[in-house]
Amino acid sequence: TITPVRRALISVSDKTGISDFARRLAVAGVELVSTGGTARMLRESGLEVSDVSQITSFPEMMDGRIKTLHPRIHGGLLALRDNAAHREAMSEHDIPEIDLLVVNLYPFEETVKRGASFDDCVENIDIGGPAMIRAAAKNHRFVGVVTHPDDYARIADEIESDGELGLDLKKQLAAKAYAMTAAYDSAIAAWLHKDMEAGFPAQFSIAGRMADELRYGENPHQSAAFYRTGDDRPGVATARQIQGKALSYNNLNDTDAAYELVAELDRAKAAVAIIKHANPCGVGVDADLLAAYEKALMCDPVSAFGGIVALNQTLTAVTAEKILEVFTEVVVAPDADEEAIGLFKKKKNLRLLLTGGLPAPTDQGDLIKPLAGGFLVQSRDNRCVTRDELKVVTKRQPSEQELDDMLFAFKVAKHVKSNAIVYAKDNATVGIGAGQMSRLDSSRIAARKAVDAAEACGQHQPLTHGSVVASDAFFPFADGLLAAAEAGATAVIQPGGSMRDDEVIAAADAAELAMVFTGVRHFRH
Ligand code: 93A
Repeated sequence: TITPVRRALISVSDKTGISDFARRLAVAGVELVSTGGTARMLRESGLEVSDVSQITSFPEMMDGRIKTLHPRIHGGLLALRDNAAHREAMSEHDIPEIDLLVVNLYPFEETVKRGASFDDCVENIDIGGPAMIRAAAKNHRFVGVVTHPDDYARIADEIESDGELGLDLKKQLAAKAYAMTAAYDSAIAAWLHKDMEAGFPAQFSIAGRMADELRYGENPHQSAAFYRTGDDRPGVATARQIQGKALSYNNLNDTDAAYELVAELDRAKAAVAIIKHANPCGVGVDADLLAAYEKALMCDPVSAFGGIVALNQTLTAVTAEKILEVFTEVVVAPDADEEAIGLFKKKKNLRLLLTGGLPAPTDQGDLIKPLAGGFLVQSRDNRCVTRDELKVVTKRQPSEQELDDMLFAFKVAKHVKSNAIVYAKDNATVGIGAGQMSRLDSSRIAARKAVDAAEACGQHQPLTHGSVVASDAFFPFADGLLAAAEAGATAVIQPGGSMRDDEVIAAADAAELAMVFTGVRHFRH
């Protein structure tokens, strides 16, 4: 919809650039209406302006708290120009059309920043401005809403060129306006919370949702809260807690990592992941749930102590019994049968979360990571490599079993902090190297863990013997790959794409390894 801009309401606290902008509008034939301070300034610059109070037939009152809050103003912003009843209401009540709204708000945040008194800050909460902005933005089909001085020039250009604003531009302006009023209200909410010394960082309040306050953050001297976005993906945010102590910050973080991992594994079978410090210390897949748990546990039984266990199937009594043998912080599953729930009652601190389902690994979503003075946003890593994407690069072709294990290991590696190296055999991890600054160190740690695990279960051969190995990113040199061969791996899955791929492939051929490239990298930092 294109509507000619005939009348503009201008009400600004930050008066930067407003006289020049208003002059350009006036020259283009736009009638100007303003609130007290703005009108005064425009008149001083020699422009003809009418007062809002002339339209409302009310004076500005209550120290300016009531200036534009009137049906003659809001009617002019909200009326649908192509609706006969709306037009009739306008003429009956003497409501003039407002086609362009130029507003910026009382400087609330600046007032807080300069250390003003509580009452001063309250007085700087703008009510009429956001009300008009939101009204104009709702009616963006007919009304342009300008909330940032940076937009003055291009809006004036548009109006000078053809006397009107296009629908796309008005939509863009409306989106910008709502983002601004949302941020403005968030700042007020955060300030009030802080004033009451609420222990958690309220400034992150998402879409107006309040947070669950947590006892503390990663450490006892840090405050923390859990905010839900309203996204209904099955997981920690939507789970029912059946029993156990309140979830801590670290529990929530680890449980999320655990559940996202099992959700990615073969759904035709049972999958179990045991997580510590957001990294898996064992993952197993099997036709049977108990066997899957035992596989996961065997990888690193020492680290599993105090871990988080995630299952992709209904928790059964036999598995519950086995889990109870190891001190576990949280168990998360889509569901649990009555008997299993009954057994867990023996350990009343153990937290049991039931989600009702598994999230789709391919779901889209945003991940936020805070850093000093801002935050980074990226879409979730929802890339799931499939078998037909694998490219064999060695002389030796991998066997079916190797292919199966490689895909499994690569999925697990996606959920391990970089640099990630994962050894797997028979759909179970047998050695995981996480979070090292060099890939070679991760390889060595993973191999070492496999030796430890073998010793723990009385075997002489490390569990990496005859395994496959996955790397979350390419091997930059042959050394990491050779370390894997030495540990007894027979096949390698990695993204490929290193400058030295040829060297790495030659080393794999020399060691008679089979190697596949995925073409996909899964950094997790
Ligand atoms: O106190 S208010 O919330 N009540 C109102 O009705 C109202 N209308 C506009 N503040 C109101 N405004 C704000 O006044 C605008 O958002 C703008 O920031 C400011 C401009 O006032 P003046 O033109 O008097 O400098």
